[in-house]
Amino acid sequence: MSLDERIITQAILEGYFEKFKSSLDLDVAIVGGGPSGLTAARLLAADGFNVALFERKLSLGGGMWGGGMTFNIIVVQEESVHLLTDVGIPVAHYKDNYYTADAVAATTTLASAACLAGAKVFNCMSVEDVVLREQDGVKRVTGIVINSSPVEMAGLHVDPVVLGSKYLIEATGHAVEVLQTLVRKNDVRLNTPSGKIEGEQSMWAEVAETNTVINTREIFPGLYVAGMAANASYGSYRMGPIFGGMLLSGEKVAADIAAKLRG
Ligand code: 48H
Ligand code: FE2
Repeated sequence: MSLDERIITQAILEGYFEKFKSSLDLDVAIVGGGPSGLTAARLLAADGFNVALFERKLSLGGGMWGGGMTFNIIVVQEESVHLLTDVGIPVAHYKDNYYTADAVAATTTLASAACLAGAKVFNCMSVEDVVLREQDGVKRVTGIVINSSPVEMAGLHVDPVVLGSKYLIEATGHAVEVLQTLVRKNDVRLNTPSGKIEGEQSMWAEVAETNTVINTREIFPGLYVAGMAANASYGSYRMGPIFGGMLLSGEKVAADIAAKLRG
């Protein structure tokens, strides 16, 4: 069978722009493809919402590929095991409340499950800002400002484009990048004790894991924090290579936003 390279180009262009165009008015935009963002993407897409996830890197998975210190096994607690087994990831009981999974199997399967559930994934795409609107004196995030990662990495002066979203999930991990930008550029107060980003504290896994779920909240109108970004925003601890809190945070943010969207 003959192959026409122009048709290959055409197939890519039409497929990509169909995906892009259907993301102009999102229910939920998720920034960051780590375990919390991927879990939220899967659950919201499975609920039928128009969801897109933006990941700066080529590969999804964030900090989960390498387990602990590149020893690529992850540990999770019992309460979160269903978020792995529901998508077919094999989980082994280690002892007591400790379970393990292969980090690569877990990462690739969470990513695959999010895509197959209908979440639109834009990898190699960086979120560099948010869209703000003010109504009755209240400012709200109503969209995201995105740019191609290679543009960002090369430092090219190329302007971004904008997509609308009813809700934004900040799941960028330790750096809390999107929220940092919001606070740096605007005179806004967050739903935190100081009104600012509180900053992450040192290692205390037990408290950190509980707090990750508690801190998964709407921190600014239209903007939820999830995963490590939730802990960094609310000033909690880090937990090292235990990932149950990240998965449960993704589950919580999906449930909270789904409830809001359903009214
Ligand atoms: C697009 C962006 C942008 C941007 C960043 O760090 P992650 O894995 O996020 P979480 O919160 O789901 O998981 C945290 C976990 O991996 C971890 O680090 C733990 C448990 N640490 C404990 C400890 O003690 O250290 O993924 C965030 C993703 C990454 O893939 C980034 O590339 C991406 O977000 N990202 N994508 N636009 N502006 N900023
Ligand atoms: Fe980390």
